[in-house]
Amino acid sequence: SLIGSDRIRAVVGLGATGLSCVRFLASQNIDFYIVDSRENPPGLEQAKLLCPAERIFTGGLSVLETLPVTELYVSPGISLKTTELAALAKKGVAMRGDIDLFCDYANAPYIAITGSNAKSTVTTLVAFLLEACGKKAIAGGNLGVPALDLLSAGVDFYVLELSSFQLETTVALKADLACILNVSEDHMDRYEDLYEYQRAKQRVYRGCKSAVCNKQDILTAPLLPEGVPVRAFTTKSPDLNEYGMLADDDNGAWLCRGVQRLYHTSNIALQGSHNHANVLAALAMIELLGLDVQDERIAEALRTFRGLTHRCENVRVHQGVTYINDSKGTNVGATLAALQGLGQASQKNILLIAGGEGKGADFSPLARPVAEFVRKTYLFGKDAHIIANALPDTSEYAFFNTLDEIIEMVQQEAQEGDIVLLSPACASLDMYKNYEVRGEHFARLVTAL
Ligand code: UMA
Ligand code: ADP
Repeated sequence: SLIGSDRIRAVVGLGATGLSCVRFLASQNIDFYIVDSRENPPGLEQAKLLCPAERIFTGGLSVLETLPVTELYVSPGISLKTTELAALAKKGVAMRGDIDLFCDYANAPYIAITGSNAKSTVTTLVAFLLEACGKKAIAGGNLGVPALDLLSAGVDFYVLELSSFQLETTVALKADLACILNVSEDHMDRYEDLYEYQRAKQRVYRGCKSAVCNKQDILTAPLLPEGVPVRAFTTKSPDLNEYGMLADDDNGAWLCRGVQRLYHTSNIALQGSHNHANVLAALAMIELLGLDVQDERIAEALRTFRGLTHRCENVRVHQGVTYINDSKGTNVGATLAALQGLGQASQKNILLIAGGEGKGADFSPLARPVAEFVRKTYLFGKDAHIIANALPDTSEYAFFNTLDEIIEMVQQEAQEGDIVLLSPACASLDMYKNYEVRGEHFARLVTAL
């Protein structure tokens, strides 16, 4: 029973994460309460099979105050600033999360990857490269399968994508390898400012055994004890022991480790300089995990890994116009990367489709790349006008009600050699269930042309 034991736990939130905690605690024969602010949370029916009904409370968090809890496993969707949780934290109740629990029970080395953008791409790529080298590597976390559901026998490496929300409730991660890929504004509806958000991300390095960071982004730099190996990556020319790029005299560029040339961009399926940065980050990680970055199996894997759908995905070339779905571009940093990664100097051949739920972001960083690479911006969704206000006076833009209207107009206005890029810089939730549905809508319209 719960009373009488010195640690009394409650799982707060019954979404994918809460349910994974419930399954895990039940499998360890550990008792717990469940609390969710929603009347009918998604995981309720399944949870009832694993927890006595009298320990499940829905429809509000205030009940927590009356329970004898000492330790909460808080879902990432709930802010620790929520009144009821903040009050308990003040009284000394421990705020933990699923990742904290994962760390306690992990039976193999784990790699923790965070950042504002490129987490899913790099997490998937690292697991793909490890698998190519014959290792059993499984990826999850914020990406797809909750971390606790990954735990199984015979695994060589866990590769975890972690969000700032998950890191907030992780006390000491102690990852074998930790990485912040980049930090740019996102989720400003939950953070006071960029630095509070960065502090959450920096927790990924706590107690890590090795680290990878982005030399071009000071906010990713770790503060670690001497002797912890750190590798940096950059899209510029690298110093000794760094991963970076050297322009090729003829065409493209070389991905390098110091002065050593590793891979030519023409032999890498991922396209765009932002994706080359992602490959460099992955290679740095492969080195720190003790594998050979020049293994022929890595070379082959880089030739075949095309990236994930909805991330600068080439949907179709129609009448000489390339249509790209970057629906996962849900913040300003991602759209910036797409424009800089795909844009070509002296050519304003991008027709940009943007807009949606802006999450309180500052869109002004888009002004420069839009002026440089974009011929016209097609805006839709809730915060279209806020984006328009941030665009340069000289740039051409127009408002639309739906993506259907946009594609109809774009088709008339695009010329051979143009790139039509859906990279909204916004969440999709004002008009769609999620970014996938938005991206599929785009792909469907484009395929029908
Ligand atoms: N909620 C309540 N009351 C509660 C609990 C939750 O209203 O008591 C609401 C939250 O406000 C939120 C929604 O329910 O709007 C979902 O929250 P949750 O914590 O139950 O979410 P999960 O289903 O557990 O999904 C979470 C991640 N979601 C979030 O961080 C919001 C998923 O990442 C992740 O895949 C999953 O855990 C497994 O690890 C999604 C995401 O959008 C894809 N992540 C953000 C991002 O990538 O930008 C951080
Ligand atoms: P996350 O899991 O962090 O959201 P994804 O791999 O799903 O990352 O990509 C999210 C968005 O970021 C996509 O729009 C993608 O095109 C963009 N992106 C990919 N690589 C980078 C990068 N190195 N810097 C900035 N944005 C990037």
